[in-house]
Amino acid sequence: MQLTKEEFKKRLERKLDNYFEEDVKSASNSDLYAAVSAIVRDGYTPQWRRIRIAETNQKQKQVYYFSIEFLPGTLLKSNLLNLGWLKTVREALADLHLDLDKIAAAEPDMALGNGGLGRLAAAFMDSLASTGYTGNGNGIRYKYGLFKQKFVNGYQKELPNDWLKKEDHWEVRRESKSVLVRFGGKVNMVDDNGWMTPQYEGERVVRAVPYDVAVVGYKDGLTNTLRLWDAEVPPEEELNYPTITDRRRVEDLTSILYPDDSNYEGRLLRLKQEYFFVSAGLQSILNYYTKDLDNKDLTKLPNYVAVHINDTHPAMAIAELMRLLVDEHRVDWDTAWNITQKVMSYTNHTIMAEAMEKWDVNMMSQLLPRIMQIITEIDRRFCVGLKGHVSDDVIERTRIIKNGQVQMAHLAIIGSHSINGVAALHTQLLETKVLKDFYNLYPDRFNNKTNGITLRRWLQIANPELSDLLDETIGKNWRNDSDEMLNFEKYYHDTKVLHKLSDIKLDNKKKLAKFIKERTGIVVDPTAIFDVQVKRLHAYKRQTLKLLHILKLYQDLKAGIDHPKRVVIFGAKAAPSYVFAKQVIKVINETANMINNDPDVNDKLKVIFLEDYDVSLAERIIPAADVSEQISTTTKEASGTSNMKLMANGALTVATMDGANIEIKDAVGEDNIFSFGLNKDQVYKYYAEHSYHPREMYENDAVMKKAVDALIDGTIPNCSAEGQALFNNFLGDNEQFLVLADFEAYLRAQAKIEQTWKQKRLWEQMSLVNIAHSERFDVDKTIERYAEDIWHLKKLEVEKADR
Ligand code: GPW
Repeated sequence: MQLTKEEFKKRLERKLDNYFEEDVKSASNSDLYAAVSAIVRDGYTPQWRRIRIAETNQKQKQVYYFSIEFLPGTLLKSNLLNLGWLKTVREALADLHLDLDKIAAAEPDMALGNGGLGRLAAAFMDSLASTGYTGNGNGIRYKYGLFKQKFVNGYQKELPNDWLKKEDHWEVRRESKSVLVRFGGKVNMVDDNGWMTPQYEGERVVRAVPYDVAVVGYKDGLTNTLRLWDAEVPPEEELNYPTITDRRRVEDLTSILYPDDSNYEGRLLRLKQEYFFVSAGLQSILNYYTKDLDNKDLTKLPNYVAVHINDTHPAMAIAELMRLLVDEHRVDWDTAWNITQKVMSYTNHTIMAEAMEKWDVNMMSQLLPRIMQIITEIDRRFCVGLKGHVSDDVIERTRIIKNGQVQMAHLAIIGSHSINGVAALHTQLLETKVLKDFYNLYPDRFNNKTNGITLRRWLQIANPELSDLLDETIGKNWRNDSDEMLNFEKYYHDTKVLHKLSDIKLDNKKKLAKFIKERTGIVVDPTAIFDVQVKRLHAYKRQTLKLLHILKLYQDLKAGIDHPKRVVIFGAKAAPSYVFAKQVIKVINETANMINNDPDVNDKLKVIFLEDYDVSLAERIIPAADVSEQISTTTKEASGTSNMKLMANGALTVATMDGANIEIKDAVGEDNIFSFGLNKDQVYKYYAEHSYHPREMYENDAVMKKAVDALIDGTIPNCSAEGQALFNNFLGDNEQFLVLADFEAYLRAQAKIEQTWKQKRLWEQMSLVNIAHSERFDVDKTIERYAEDIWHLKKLEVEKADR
């Protein structure tokens, strides 16, 4: 259904009147948000229902994306865009002297994720719907999303993110789809007519209630479902939960998202969360298969169902599906195993040891006795199967249970038919280093799927001006077919287009400058280089290297050495328990304070650390960036995705040859990126030979020494302890992130950036090339590869434009 402005205005009046007894003049932004989102819901609900019916009728294979995090951000504008209503609604509101952006700002971010991994899951949901595949998300409805970050005296403080305080307008509680999940107790296997069946004793039963969120595909796409589970006391079990404490323990299950990114903490509640959403999700899949599809033959399950495990957090799905098949549906072990392997596929998102999940066998036995038995049996059969075929060493290195711990990555690999990394280099490192033994055992299971981003959000929503310029030059069809963005390169010598490009950037920078002024009181010059590093705070991502560069620039300016004006912008949350990351935040904040208030610097250099980086803040910062900082220690960043978003918005990348940065360089050519630093072989050489001795570098490089000494010589006020901690870290023998080893090369890359900045036209040309080639990272392309190579999906046939 095409919505007209007049029709929209009518609906808006009606909703405001019904809901709040208000009219457009008196309504608050939050009322208006509720009313507009209700109109949007009415817009997709009929199709959402029709799609579900079509799915059941056509019995097409569906993928279920299991992820402990989903990070969609706000949904109003993206749902409007995908319905094809964004422009109409924006204009209709403007007619009424209302501003869509202000109304949309009343929506809290759905921040049920930490960073890249959760954002990727949300992007995949949008893309599956947009490309026409039936894909369902399966996750947890956390009551509190990722914490809100505040700075107090330069220190990070965490506040709860009570996003459900205001009612969520997108979710639908589906009580009838509830299932029961069991924890603890004892399990005895008893013979039931020749079938060994578990009998449970003293276990706790929790009810999993799904909340479904519609995932509205772009234009002619589908409307799919993101199913998020909440935990409740089952009505029939009330007597078993007599005290408030008992009840609270159930609610606690889905209360908070663990705020750790790429870091593993073996906490009991986290293990409960993992099993909870995995079990609930698989039960609802089997209910759908056996009841709605009325299919009794479980050996055909892989023809209808693919389950994807997003990193190891949902890896228990392998054991849980075995349990459901063997215990509940009485499928024999070998058949069940065959089904499970065909259904399951797994993505690995890191090679870093500290992020690898390993659960204590005792903890798992107590919480999930039957699951532990099943994992033990999977492990036993794995070892028996290999005995005599490969060396005992290989078996020891690859088995699931070792030293009293369950290695979740091993379970994920052994139980899946596909294992993928998230960028070419990352997959190569999995195959040749981290998972080498497994690669030798199962070479055919390994494949690469480089990450992608929702260009729709990062261009059409976050940067409408740039989107309009693309329309004016290459025509509008890039919005449906991102390949066409490559045509933008034809304007490489078009002075008018290059000027427009720089006008748009300047405009976005002015908007961000205004926002920075409102938030921090600091005035920044929009004509300066906007140098952006936005991502989680992590030692391997090396915000510290940026800090050293800032200190070097500061020392130059103090000494009268000139540089082009620069505004360095950080956005980064640190895990609350990550001491080093928090020290880095403190030192950056104190450095910023010092520089921003130093009259000698004037406004040549500003350092802005914006609080509470989230998807909404990203939408403001990224379109305004000139430089994209992608400076992780080579081999450590599996892919990165902010690199792709910044590139799409015309920022030039300064990058180590890590993760997807390599593929960005391949796409734009080496003249259109500032690459620097150690390559992977040099990094591994240092590790293998233990030959990294940063103190020598520091003693022999006066410039480096001066910058590093600023951390401890009293230059930066109010952070001597934290400065000393950073100093000690950088100079530690065999410091694993090799910060000082890349310092000099990084300075050279930054000098080149300054040189290029002075050549306005060249800068705009490079920017244009980056925008054009960002089509390579369109998430729809990534999803097509998953659908074809891993999930074997076909597109659902539905009436087009039937909304
Ligand atoms: F450790 N990533 C993340 F691998 O955001 F599980 N959180 C995580 O917990 C992990 C990875 C995990 C990120 C990677 O660090 C980043 O390089 C990648 O682009 C992103 O996942 C999406 O694949």
